Amino acid sequence: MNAPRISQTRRIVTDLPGPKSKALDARRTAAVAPGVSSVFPLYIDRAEGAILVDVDGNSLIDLGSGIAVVSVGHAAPTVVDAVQEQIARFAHTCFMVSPYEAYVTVCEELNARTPGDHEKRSALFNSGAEAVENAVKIARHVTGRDGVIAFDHAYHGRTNLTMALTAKNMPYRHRFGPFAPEVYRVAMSYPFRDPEGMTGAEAAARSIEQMERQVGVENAGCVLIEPIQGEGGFIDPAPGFLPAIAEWCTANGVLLIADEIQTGFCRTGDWFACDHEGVVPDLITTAKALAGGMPLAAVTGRAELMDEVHVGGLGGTYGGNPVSCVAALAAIGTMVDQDLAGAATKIGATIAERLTALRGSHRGIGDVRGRGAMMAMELVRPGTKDPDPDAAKRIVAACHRAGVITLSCGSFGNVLRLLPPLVIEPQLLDDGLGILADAVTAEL
Ligand code: PLZ
Repeated sequence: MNAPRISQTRRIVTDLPGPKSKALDARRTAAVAPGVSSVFPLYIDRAEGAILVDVDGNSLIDLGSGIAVVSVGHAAPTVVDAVQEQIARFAHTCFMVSPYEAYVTVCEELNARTPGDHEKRSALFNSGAEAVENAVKIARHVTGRDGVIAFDHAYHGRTNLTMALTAKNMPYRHRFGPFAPEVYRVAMSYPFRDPEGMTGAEAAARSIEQMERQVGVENAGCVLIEPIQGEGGFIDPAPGFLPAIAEWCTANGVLLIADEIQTGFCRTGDWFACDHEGVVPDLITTAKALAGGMPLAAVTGRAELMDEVHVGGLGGTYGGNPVSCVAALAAIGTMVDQDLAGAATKIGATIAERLTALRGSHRGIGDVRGRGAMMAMELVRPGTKDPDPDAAKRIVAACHRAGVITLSCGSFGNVLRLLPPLVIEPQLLDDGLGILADAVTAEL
């Protein structure tokens, strides 16, 4: 049975965190490894749409979507129904033992919706990091070349290979090495911090020079890139950067892997961020919003590449779990029916207007950027570009105390990012942005 509908309004009835959350947090301290942290200790009881209800009965506005996952909203009715029906039918067989239709249908959907109209195949996994690992396995297998090229400020996960691919030491890599070899790192186009006026083509030429010098074309198996970087700071490369990198890859037999784990499935106003400039990657990794909150990830690639991998070479016990697969089909259906790509564009315009106005009155906001419902502001010491991570922390904390979930990110920890569910109602978004504006005014 679906839970009763939760009113889409912010309502704070205790100090935050409230007494029940505090009691749970005390239990947590004794039971949970501290290496796994939480942004703010509000323990959640229920959620719907863009509202989280904590154990003390506070209704919070979610402008983070569990890090870009619940784009269709919390407890989306289509997803709830599909999951309930499937779990009662069967929860698991292992696709590698006894297959089922939903896995095949998810792959058909991925093949049809990801960039490019060439023939494709997909394989399903559990997490984003696992999808990235598998994309690299496939690229190395097909090309016979070991070198993997990633970018500065990149985030690709927390497993050994993906830690090697992730650019930031703290907290992701510190004393967790040694890391997988044959990973190289080149410059990203970062318009706010690149030399004034540097074009996308110039930034690409800089990266390409580094690839050719550090790795050499004949050793480079793949170039792995987030079309808009997520954890690294919502870094949207200058126009022309991605197409130039893609062109170099094609000309040199290097596979282009787009990591669309955070940007994919309508978040940026297109189905995929690559669509914005018509870039067609050879392989694409997806996860997060794909399954509306259930764990599911995928690698989708050109059929002739995917067909090279020997039978049995890819898989895992839970990859493409049937409950996750039906959730994905429901989430994708909702994205189509409710035009969530269009919704993302509208949400982005609203956020951009508010953040740009704030920047006009606060010199500590150095940059406002992003695309669709993936928007951010980069905080600096006024009059400089020196990162101000403390300001980001203070603003995020002030938002949380007022019942609005926002997140920080960035190589320098100084970026405040907004990733609301794409079904958020306009007045709720407006209320959340009002709280953010108050927090900025109070803290900057
Ligand atoms: N690639 C582009 O954004 C996950 C990480 C949160 P998993 N980003 C959120 C954290 O601190 O662990 C992400 C991503 C991009 C890969 C991943 C990894 O996806 O599902 O977390 O493994």
